[in-house]
Amino acid sequence: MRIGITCYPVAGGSGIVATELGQQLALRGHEVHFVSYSIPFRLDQYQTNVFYHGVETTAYPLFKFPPYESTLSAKMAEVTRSFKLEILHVHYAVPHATCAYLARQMLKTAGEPIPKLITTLHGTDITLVGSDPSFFDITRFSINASDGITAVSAYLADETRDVFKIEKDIRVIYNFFDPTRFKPQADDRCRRSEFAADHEMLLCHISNFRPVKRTLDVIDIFDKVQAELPAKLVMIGEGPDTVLARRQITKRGLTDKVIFLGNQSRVEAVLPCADLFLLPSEEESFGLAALEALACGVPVVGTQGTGLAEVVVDYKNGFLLPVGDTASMARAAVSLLKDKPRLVDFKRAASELATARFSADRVITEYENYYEEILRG
Ligand code: GMT
Repeated sequence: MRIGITCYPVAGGSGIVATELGQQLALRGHEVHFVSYSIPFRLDQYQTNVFYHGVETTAYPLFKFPPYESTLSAKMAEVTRSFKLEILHVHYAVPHATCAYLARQMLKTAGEPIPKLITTLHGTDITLVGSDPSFFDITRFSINASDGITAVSAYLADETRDVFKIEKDIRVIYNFFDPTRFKPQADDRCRRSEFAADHEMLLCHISNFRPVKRTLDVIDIFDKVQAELPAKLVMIGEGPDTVLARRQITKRGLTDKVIFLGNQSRVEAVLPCADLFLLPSEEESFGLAALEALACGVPVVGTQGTGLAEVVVDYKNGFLLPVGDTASMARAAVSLLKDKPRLVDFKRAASELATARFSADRVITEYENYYEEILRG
């Protein structure tokens, strides 16, 4: 198949899923064309069957906001025409589904073949951005204008139906990980000793440090844990709350115990070193970072009532607790970290359950089958 993929190219779950989906499809012999404003974050090396088409925006005194939507739509139409794309698969509804709709209208008006449009919903496009009144109508319209709609969890599919009153089928296709990259490591290849001494537990958090991730809760949980046992915390990613997080760490006298790595494109080099992953988000449609941690054999402490419940199996490979209840999260973490045999069981269950449900081999086949179903109409 010849597939166009549009996503946000910056560090963030939807861009990562879109990129790795494209790479996996290319490995299976499909031709994949990324259309975006810069090379996606994890598209960091040449791969057969993978192409990138940059979208330019033009600065002009009249434009307070350069019209990215217009140039993206035109580029989608141009790439579709030049490479005879059969599918435009957009990740994140706003504005990608709208732009793909426009691209198709341009091709239709010119009497040219029209690709199928598939929109994958990732979370904040529905739960935060989509429910902002100014985005509501256009998001609903664009979702409804898609030939196929997928959501990364049943939780998100339900939210979408509820919020947008969508009657079309929304197919749940879970996020995935590449088991050749994300796996536990028996030896010290992840260089654990760079982060923690042998007697210290290593906790980890990865996010874009947006308020929805509750990064300050991560620090509060870690503070409580390190008061009970020797521990270090490694934080990966950056965003609006990075400064707040750093301030909080200094204020609590934790500077020597917290390592900030900033954005990293190869988190699998660090994750297997960790003993526990913290993701106390307010909202999480899936929690790709948690899945990548589990795949590396790292149990997760996170929040209940979100899509994370479809990824973490409570009391088997992690604990899910109410949003903001950092005391319970810290208690759960300490009791697990202090109980070595149980920790070993949780670590084993983490990678086993992740592999059974979310391995790329399985999920990519679901996408291929879905593409074929949509192409058949
Ligand atoms: O908020 C983020 O973490 C970024 C956002 C994105 O679209 O890049 O992540 C969402 O999509 C990810 C990939 O499907 C999911 O794993 C995250 O759970 C989801 N984030 C939220 O729902 C907050």
